[in-house]
Amino acid sequence: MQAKFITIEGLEGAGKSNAQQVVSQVLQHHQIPFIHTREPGGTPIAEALRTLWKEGIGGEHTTDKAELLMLYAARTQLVESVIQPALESGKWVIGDRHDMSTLAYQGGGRGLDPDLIHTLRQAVLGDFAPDFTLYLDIPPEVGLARAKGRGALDRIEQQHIDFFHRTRTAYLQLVEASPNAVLINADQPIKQVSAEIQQAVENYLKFAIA
Ligand code: T5A
Repeated sequence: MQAKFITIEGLEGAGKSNAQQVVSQVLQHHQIPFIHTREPGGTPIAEALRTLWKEGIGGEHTTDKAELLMLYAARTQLVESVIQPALESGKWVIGDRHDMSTLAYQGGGRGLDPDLIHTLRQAVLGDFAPDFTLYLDIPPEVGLARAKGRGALDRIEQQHIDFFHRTRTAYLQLVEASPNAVLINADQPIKQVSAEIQQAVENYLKFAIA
């Protein structure tokens, strides 16, 4: 059986951490070896890029295009040095965010030129893509309130609410267009969300390991 790349996507506070645990439990139950990744980040260089992007230096922050380039630099580093080697060694990968985040946040939220994103993506990732994506859908107001409950919001989380509405709209369009993505209503009690994630992964496994 070929190892698979499963990704978890959604706005801040959607419950991606809980989803990671649920997916892990299902894979463990089926005795499937796996690793976790997060984006941006997941290798020392990619984590350094994440910090640089999130915090800036001396009050200087990345421009929108520089942000896009840094996200793809971090992603390429992670894919080439961690994700692909893991998949080749038979380990599945559970990714906390991947390329759909860039299409939603930088494409939808920031409104960057889709041709620029697609050209860059094709140049650095080629045909590499997740096998299965769980998109946790949540109204931005609900997700941000949850994120706020955890502590102060970071620079990205402090964007205007319209940014997150545009990002969510883009996510919904991407999921609608993707045969490999499943939408989970994350605006429900955590027990219900977990049960739906578990069912979605079990359904995927029936197909993937058949
Ligand atoms: N980004 C990332 C881009 O712009 N482009 C890209 O290409 C990529 C890869 C990442 C930031 O980078 C941006 C997107 C992000 O802004 P991050 O710090 O990794 O930054 O932020 P997030 O990935 O958004 O992580 P969060 O921790 O904010 O979101 P989660 O993981 O979805 O939230 P989680 O699971 O920690 O849950 C938040 C709180 O809600 C509770 C949890 O217990 C927790 O307290 N909760 C629930 N409460 C009630 N009901 C439920 N059903 C609940 N589910 C969870």
